[in-house]
Amino acid sequence: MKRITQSDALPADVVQPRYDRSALKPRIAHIGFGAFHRAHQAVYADVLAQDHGSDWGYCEINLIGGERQIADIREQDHLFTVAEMAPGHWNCRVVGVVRQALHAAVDGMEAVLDALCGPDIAIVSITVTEKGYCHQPASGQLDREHPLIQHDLAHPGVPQSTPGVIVEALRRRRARGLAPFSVMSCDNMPENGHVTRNVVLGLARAQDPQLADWIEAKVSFPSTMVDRIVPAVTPETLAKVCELLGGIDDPAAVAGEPFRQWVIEDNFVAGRPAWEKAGAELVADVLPYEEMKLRMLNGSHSFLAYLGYLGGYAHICDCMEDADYATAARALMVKEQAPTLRVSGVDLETYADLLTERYRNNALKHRTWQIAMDGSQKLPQRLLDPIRWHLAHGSRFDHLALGVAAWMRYVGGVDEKGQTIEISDPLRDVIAARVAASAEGGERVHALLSLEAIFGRDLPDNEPFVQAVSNAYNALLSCGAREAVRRLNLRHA
Ligand code: NAI
Ligand code: CS2
Repeated sequence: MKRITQSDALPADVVQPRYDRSALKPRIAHIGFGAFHRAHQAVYADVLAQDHGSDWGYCEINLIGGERQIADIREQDHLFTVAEMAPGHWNCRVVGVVRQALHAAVDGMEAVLDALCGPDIAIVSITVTEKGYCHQPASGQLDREHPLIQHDLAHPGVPQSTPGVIVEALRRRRARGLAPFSVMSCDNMPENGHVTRNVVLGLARAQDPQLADWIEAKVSFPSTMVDRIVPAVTPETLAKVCELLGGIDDPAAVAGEPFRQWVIEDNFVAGRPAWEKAGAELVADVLPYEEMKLRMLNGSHSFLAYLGYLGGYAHICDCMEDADYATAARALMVKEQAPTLRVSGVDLETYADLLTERYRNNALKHRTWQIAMDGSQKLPQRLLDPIRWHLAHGSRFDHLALGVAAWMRYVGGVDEKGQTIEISDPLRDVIAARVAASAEGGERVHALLSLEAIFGRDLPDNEPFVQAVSNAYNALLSCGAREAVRRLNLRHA
């Protein structure tokens, strides 16, 4: 089948680059050419090039995984399609801002480091999932025992981890007298700029304290709040995009919801695109927005993902068709997450309504299994930090506790019908060992709570917390997820 190229005559309703693509410079190197980046940051850059004469182009880099995606866009003039899935109506945009694409395993690490040392590179942005930062989720600090970090400490010139690649690129830029770049995380972590700074500086300091001092003085790590629901691409998505492109194939296409939001800390050492012209908000302090999004959106997503999966719902939109799940998710947002937030000038009830509407979009087949992935990296910011707030304020957190208990039940590895659950998590082996060594019930809860990387040192010793999670876990064991959600609603009616 014919592949998408610059010269294709596409249907008139497909938005295509009208700008001179050859005038774009690779001024941003992006690590993590996954589904989300394509449907979010790349679209903002495309809007800027299309409507505002911007010359900010991208060099895309994958370090671990995603070989296929890099090969795919190389075969199609670095073009790819982003489809917006509104219920009953899809539209497509062909994004033209990518100038170069590299994969460390295919092109070699030298090629990646060369690209990061390009004179035009002003920003290195990142979407490598939470686990790509090699940090301890509970503390936000570099995990020195992480195998990739151990490798990079031994072989700094040929790094493998994302922090290692950034440190080595900065070392080379400094040695060559090149200006530093800003490092911008676009992953779903609280204070993602601080986490990135912690891991980069932590590694640099262990390698070369003078380099660490230089990075500390010269490099900025702006935090960002990013939002657009972009489910993993399926064959059905690609078939639909092919139809909308008039029979032209684009294996690098992605499809997401129409909504997009980006709040960026305005702190760049070598310039930045005028993202505000494409709808981004540039602010001095992103944390209140990040917390709002991570707790209300991602927190309720994880709640629905674990309870939904256990209850037999494959997608978020399926959960939302169950009135009990929809009620419980909204109560989690409004009664247990909203009070913990510091954001001002946002009506959180309206925000919760908007989230509910977005979750109901049944064109989005967002799998509960996908969101349930990597729970060890997600639980602290989504459910545990707000629980700490409630513990400090003496308020109730039954919904949050049920979410944590549902994660425990999920990582137990067997669903309510006795089927094996395929757990995908960087701590999977450690978790599986705790599960195998504990009897089902209270012993299992205690075994999992002792995972310090997730629960820290405080929570396992906190009696009200342990009690609430144990009660919720027992409810899941005795009556199943759907009934536990229904009873939760009855208790809070
Ligand atoms: P994806 O699976 O399509 O892409 C993941 C990317 O991360 C790939 O480019 C892969 O090469 C890279 N990666 C994975 N593990 C890595 C590691 N250990 N080291 C270096 N690179 C690694 O996932 P998607 O949808 O692009 O999401 C990525 C992240 O973006 C999420 O984890 C989240 O933090 C953020 N995000 C995603 C949203 C979504 O709805 N998909 C929305 C908002 C944020
Ligand atoms: C989801 C997020 O996979 C997950 O954990 O909660 O990727 C979510 O879709 C985005 O953060 C929405 O912006």
